[in-house]
Amino acid sequence: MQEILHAPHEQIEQIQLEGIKKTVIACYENVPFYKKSFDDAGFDPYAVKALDDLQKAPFVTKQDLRDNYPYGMFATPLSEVKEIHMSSGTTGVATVGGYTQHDLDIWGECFARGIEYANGGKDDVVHVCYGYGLFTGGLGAHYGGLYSGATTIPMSAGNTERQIRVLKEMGSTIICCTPSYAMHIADTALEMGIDPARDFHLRAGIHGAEPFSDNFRRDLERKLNYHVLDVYGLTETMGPGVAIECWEQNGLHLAEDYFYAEIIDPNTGEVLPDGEWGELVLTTIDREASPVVRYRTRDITRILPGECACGCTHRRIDRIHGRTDDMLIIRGVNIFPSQIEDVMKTFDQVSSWYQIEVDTDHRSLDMVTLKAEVNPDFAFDSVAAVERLQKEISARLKTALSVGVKVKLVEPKTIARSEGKAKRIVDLRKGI
Ligand code: ADP
Ligand code: K
Ligand code: ZN
Repeated sequence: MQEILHAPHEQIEQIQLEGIKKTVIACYENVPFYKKSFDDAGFDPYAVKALDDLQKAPFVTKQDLRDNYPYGMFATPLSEVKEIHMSSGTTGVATVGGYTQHDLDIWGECFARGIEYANGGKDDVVHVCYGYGLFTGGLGAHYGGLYSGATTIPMSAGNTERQIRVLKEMGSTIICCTPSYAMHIADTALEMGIDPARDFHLRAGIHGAEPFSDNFRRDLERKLNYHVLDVYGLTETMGPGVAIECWEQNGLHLAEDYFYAEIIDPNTGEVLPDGEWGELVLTTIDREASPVVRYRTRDITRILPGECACGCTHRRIDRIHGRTDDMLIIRGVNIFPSQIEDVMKTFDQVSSWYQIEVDTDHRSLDMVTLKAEVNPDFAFDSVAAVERLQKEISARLKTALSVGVKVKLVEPKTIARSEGKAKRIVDLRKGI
């Protein structure tokens, strides 16, 4: 694994070019959707000679995948398919991914890179508490654990007290779950009189499937006394492991020998240069059952220019800024939850648990309420102090977002915890 992670970038580009050629032809010849969309766009899959030629291919969207539910996008016969996953449907109808044995092997290898970045291997105990099932989190991390030779514990999500006992007693060294579930585990342990910083043996957490702020990460690292590595992925291209942070925590290394990444302007579709923020577009270059060519992820990030201090040559994406479909349009202004988080983290008195509620007032105007939990040491009994703080946060949000946000501070542990992805936005507006 070290060899491919440190290969000269020209060598990786050669792998990418060969992989793209193979993939566009396989899609054209085996998937009627691609045959039609390539023909309509005048894209000749047999004429790809350089990486840039891929820019002539049309995009594929989540809607296209939905329209071809369940098996329409498969490029291999079902007899070759070993496993199926579906997206959790956070934003609508599920999409399906199929995996041949080869696809499953690659998945394990990609996730195992996270374990490698944590300097892990066969001596580690990998505790997987992403949900097992159609969601890609559980089995993706599981295959990563197996690939790396680690002792893998298939906990799945839920039964938090049991998770805590196992973490403590089995001496797990690496934990894989959503960041919000990791926080829930840490807080529950503290309530049970167990100090996870001392009583657990964790060295690293491989956390992803949802965005989390730097502040949230620092909180986790303090409570669990370990190093948090961000893992990115999506069902439509594989699952977790498309890109993973190394120990430097300075961007997520793409698995560039399996995925070709572009950043586009989401409005014009134009490919943007490295360093510029835009929508991530992915092409699988060694996927058999469910290849995608220029899949629009709707996730906002950028390619980080320059090399990483860790020596891995695979390019890095920045941490996901949000997804285009999480973007709230409030009275015509575009807002990402991460912008609200940026403001919240400047206040020591509030924790990183929050929920954004959007509704309409009696004049049908959008109204945003930010519900945020105060930290346990904040004296919640002084009404005047609570009101003062609410006003202060609200004023700061107004400056940062140009939109009025009503702030409602609530007591610790009053916002529902999740075992999977946290629900940050509650949109009560009619027709949305
Ligand atoms: P769904 O789209 O139904 O949530 P998935 O489980 O496939 O289905 O989720 C993939 C999405 O989760 C990504 O497109 C991205 O928006 C989000 N995601 C995954 N990993 C991360 C991460 N590390 N940081 C931020 N968002 C992430
Ligand atoms: K089969
Ligand atoms: Zn690195």
